[in-house]
Amino acid sequence: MPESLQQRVQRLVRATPVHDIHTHLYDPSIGSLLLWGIDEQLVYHYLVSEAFRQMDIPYERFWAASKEEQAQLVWDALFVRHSPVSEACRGILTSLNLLGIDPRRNDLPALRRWFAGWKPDAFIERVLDISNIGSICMTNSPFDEEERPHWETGFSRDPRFVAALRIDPLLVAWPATCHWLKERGYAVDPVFGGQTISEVRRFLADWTQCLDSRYCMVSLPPSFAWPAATDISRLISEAMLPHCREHGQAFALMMGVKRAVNPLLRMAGDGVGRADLEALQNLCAAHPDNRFLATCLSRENQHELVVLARKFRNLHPFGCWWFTNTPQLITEITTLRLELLGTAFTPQHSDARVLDQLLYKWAHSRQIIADCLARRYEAAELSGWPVSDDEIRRDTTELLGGGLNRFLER
Ligand code: FIX
Ligand code: ZN
Repeated sequence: MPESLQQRVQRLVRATPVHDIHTHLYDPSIGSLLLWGIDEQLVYHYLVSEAFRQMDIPYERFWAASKEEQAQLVWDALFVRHSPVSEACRGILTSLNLLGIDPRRNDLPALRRWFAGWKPDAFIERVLDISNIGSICMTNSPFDEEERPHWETGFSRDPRFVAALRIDPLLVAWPATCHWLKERGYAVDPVFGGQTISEVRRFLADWTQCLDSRYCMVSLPPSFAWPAATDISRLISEAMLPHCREHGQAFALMMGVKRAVNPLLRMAGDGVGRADLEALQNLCAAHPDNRFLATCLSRENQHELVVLARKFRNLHPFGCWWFTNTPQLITEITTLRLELLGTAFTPQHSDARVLDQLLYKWAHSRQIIADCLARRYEAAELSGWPVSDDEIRRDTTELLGGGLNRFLER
C-alpha cells in the first residue's frame, strides 16, 4: 500500500526536531532544579487538581505528606480507583510507554525502581532523543530564590537549553518588587521618582545579559489593559518596550491567567479568564518596532488573537497553553490558525515542568499538528496543488520552532 498523505505528514512531522519555545525545565547543570521520574510526574499540578476531585483528604494533610506519599495518593485516585482518561493522566501513560514500560504491569514501587536505575545525564539524552528535541527554552526568573544563585555564581551552559527572562513580579506586583529591587542596589522608588525607570532598565539589561536571554516574558491577568493609568502600563511603556528594542528582545505575553482562584490548591489553584485583546492590539499598533509573542489561556480569545496576527506582523501567536493543551482544543486552534495564517505561527510549546513530560506532550501535539496540516494539504491538493516531501519538511520546520527563531532574530 502506498503511503497516504496523512502518513507522509505524520512521518515528516515526527522526523523534524522541535525547538520547544516555552518550558519550565532547567539546564542539566542546575541539576537540582531539573525534575524527572514518576513521582515528579504524578505530583504535576495538572494531576493534583484532578486528584483532589476524587479524594476526601483535607488540603493541608495532602500538602504535609512527602512527595512519595502525595504521588501514591494521586496514583490511587486517578489510576487505581478510576481510569486514567484525562489528557494529563494519558500523558503519564504515553511517557511510560515511550520509555518502553507497560504501565499496567507495573505498580508504583516497581516504576520507582525502574527510574532509580537511571543516571540523570543518560536519562536526559534518552528523553531528548525519543522526543526529537532540538532545543528547549527555559523560564528563568531572577525573582526565584532557588534559581537566582545558580545564575549569580555561573555554570557551564548546555547549548540546547536556551533562556527566557521571566519578569511577572516586576509587572504584576510592582510595590513589593520595588522594595526587593531596592534591597539589591537598584535606586527605585514606588511612585517612579528619580532614576526609577532607568534603574528598572538597568535591572532588565543586567539579567538579559546574565541569562543570554532569547526574549522577555510575562503572564497577565484577564484585567490587563494597555495603555492605562496603572503601574504595569507605565512599566511596559517606559521600561519593558524600550529595553526590548535596545536589546533586540521580543516581548512574550501569556494572557488570561487568574492566579490563585483556589489558594488551597497551591500551584494547582490557578484559573482562566477571557483577556482583553484590545490591550495587545494597542501594543502592536503603537509599537511596530517591538516584536510580540502571544498566547491566550481562554478558548474564547483564540479567534481574536488569530485575526490580530493577520493585522500585525510584529505579533507571533504561539502554543496551546495549559487548559487549551487538550486534543480537541489543539485541533480546533491549530486548524483555525492554519486556515487564517498559513504557517506563520508556532502551534505548540510543551510547558513541561518534568523532563519526562516532553515525551507525551510532543508525541500528542505532533500527531495533532500533523493531522491538521495534512487536512490543509489535502484541501490544497483537491484544488490542484500537490505538495512534495521537501515542502512538507520546510513547513514543518517552520511550525516546530524555525519560524519563531526567525521572528526572534528579525
Ligand atoms: O505562567 C506560566 O508559564 C504557566 O505555564 C504556569 O504558571 C503553569 O503553572 C503551567 O505550568 C501551565 O502549563
Ligand atoms: Zn508556563
